[in-house]
Amino acid sequence: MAAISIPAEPGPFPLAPGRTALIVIDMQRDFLEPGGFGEALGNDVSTLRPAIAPVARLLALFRARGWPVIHTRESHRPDLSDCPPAKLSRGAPGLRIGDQGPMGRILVQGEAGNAILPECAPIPGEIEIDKPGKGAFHRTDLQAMLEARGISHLVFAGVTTEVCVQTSMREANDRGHECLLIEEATESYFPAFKAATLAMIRAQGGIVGWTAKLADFEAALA
Ligand code: C5J
Repeated sequence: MAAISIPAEPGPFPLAPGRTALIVIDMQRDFLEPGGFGEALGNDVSTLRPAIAPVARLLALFRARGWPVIHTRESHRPDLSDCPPAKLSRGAPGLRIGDQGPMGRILVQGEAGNAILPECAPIPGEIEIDKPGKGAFHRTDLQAMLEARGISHLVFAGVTTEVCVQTSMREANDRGHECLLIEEATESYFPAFKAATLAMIRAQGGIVGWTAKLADFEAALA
């Protein structure tokens, strides 16, 4: 099928139907709701909530076309054997990874707080990746899953823009994938960091990839 030209920066993004997946990064209660990891680090978690509706719109678009969807969760095994000491001890959070919080143990697989928000939750048939790092490729099967499905183009959404979204996008870019980040479908606890991340992704001719407005993406697919 012919590529679809998506208005984007620094230039049109050539979306390849049949070879494109949506990847939604870490839309978890641990980052978006009070009592989770994000709040334990001192952040105002309400700053991430504007991304919820745009992510839901992207999910609806991909599902309507039967295009692949991937969800990630930042999470650790209950024994924390996949959490390096450098990550566990970093900073001075109110609650550390593995501690008991109001939504269960912080950033631990299977706990209520580790779940993806209901508005963005995976449906049967969609790929779910539990990742112990900030990047979606670090110690996961993601690259093998993409290769098995012939996916070369990734549309990114999720939180937080400058941490797990940008890290995953850089990892994908280095692996040869064409990457597009939808601006309204990502948020940061720090608006200036979101703006800087969007700018650095599309700088230098798209050194990490492309960015596009959700309305432009939807119109191009209509
Ligand atoms: C962070 C993430 N910010 N999902 N994780 O620690 O961006």
